[in-house]
Amino acid sequence: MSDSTLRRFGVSMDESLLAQFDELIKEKGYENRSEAVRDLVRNALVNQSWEDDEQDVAGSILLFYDHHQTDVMQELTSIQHDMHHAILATTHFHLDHHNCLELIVVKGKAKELRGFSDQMISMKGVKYGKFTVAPVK
Ligand code: NI
Repeated sequence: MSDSTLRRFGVSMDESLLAQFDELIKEKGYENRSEAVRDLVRNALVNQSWEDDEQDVAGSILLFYDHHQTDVMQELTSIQHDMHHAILATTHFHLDHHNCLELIVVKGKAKELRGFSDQMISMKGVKYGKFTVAPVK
């Protein structure tokens, strides 16, 4: 927590939403609602701040896919070679006979990286993908 003054504010929420929120707080291990709300706000601010296309960001792209799916490996490799200037590291895990998990660490302009990750995540054969960023000043 920063050394700035704490300010209180009231939040109205319907009961069922609040019950779900309390359940989440318990699962995640937050000490109280305030700490959970602060974290949610911080996340929202990070997500919002890198919506600026020209912002420099660093982050990771996680991809989960079946390498037997036609052309998926070849297309992923081809896209990554086009983006070699933005890729800091790549790690590939062979999870089982079919499935691969790939972690790509990237750094560059928000707009370019978003396009890059969208291209891979939306690819046929990619079952799950997630792009996580931290703003870099
Ligand atoms: Ni593999």
